[in-house]
Amino acid sequence: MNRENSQKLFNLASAVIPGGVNSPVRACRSVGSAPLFIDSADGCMIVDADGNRFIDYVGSWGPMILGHRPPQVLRAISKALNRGTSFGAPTDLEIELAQMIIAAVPSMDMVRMVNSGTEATMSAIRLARGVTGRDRIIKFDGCYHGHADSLLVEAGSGVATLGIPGSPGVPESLVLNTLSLPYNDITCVQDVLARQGDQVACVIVEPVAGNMGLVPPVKGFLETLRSETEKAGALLIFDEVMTGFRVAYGGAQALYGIVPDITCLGKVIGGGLPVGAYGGTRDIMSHIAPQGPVYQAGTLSGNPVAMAAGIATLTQLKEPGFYDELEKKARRLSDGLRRVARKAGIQVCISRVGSMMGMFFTPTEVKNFKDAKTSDLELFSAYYNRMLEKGIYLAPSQFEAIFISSAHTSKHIDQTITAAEATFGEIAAERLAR
Ligand code: HOZ
Repeated sequence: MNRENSQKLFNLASAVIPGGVNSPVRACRSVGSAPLFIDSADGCMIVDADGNRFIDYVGSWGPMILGHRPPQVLRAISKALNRGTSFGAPTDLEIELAQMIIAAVPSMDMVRMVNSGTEATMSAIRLARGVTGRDRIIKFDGCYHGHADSLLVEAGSGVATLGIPGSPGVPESLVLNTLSLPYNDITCVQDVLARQGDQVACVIVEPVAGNMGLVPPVKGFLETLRSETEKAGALLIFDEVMTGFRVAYGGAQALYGIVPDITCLGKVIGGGLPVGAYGGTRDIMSHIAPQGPVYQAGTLSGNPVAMAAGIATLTQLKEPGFYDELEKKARRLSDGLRRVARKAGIQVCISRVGSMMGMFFTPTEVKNFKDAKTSDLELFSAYYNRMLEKGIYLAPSQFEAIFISSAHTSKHIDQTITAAEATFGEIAAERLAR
């Protein structure tokens, strides 16, 4: 595969952008290659700077649930552009998207728009601390809630991919108030909240973990978080930046029937433009400035173009049968991959919730970050690179999720399974030859 133009662009980028990328997860370091520079994308296909075409399972790390360039979203963006790109003043579009979100997520009476998932979680933590008057927060190993200081502890996503335990530049004094516990460990969280619950402002969790690969919650985990935080007077924050409007229209909280105090959103609600949001009950949200004293602000927050893209996207997702169709496609992919891996004798643990999927190269059932780290990373890297050669674009890390969009057809999925079958076959043959 010719990657000359990508390589040239990467060299140029590396001179002016740290590591040549504007977010570390894009760097492809853990799979031993250089990133592909993207020229364009359409539907579920993405095209690099050398004209190579791939079936895309990154979907911009989650937002592109409708695939790339859905006509309805493009039209809405274009209409908004014609009114102006940013005013730093409220518009009708912010109300419309807020109303749509609130209608879909009943735990939210009010919502504040921000510009990214990181901003949403960072602001939600501040809000929880402001509301409770407590400092301590609990998160879970391998969950990633963006790159705010107090959340970069035992984090997933790029932090896990690059093997960074924390980050220099984050004051020790700040993370002293962050406790990271094993995901899905019900007893542990019960113990900790029983002992220190009165000091805890909030528990923040990805209700379906998507930043250490894909790890669904075990039965009782989310229920325990809900009941124990309530007992302790701490707030429960669902980071649904990935899962919101993705695993169901109402997010993971609708799927599992749990009502958090605060919800963080991003990705899908921006339809591919930079958006985040956080919200909760009227009572909790009334602590946010200017209604209350907890300060949070943003020049581009509620940006009209982004709002328009979000409204158009959610409108499509509301179509009857949308999630059932997506579920069918995703199931076809997970079943197919399981089948061809088994056939080749490659041990994988495949997990899936709706259109989010993970495939770990380990025989272990993956329930937490420790299990996820039993994956054979060399094998993942071989799989990633060979799939890329066959025209399948996956996230370049074992610790990221696979996203399926409504633009993927059965044909694309079957093509992917065929590519995986060939790849597993090659890997198995090489193992035998060793
Ligand atoms: N939250 C994204 C997936 N783990 C990563 C986006 C990024 O860090 O660039």
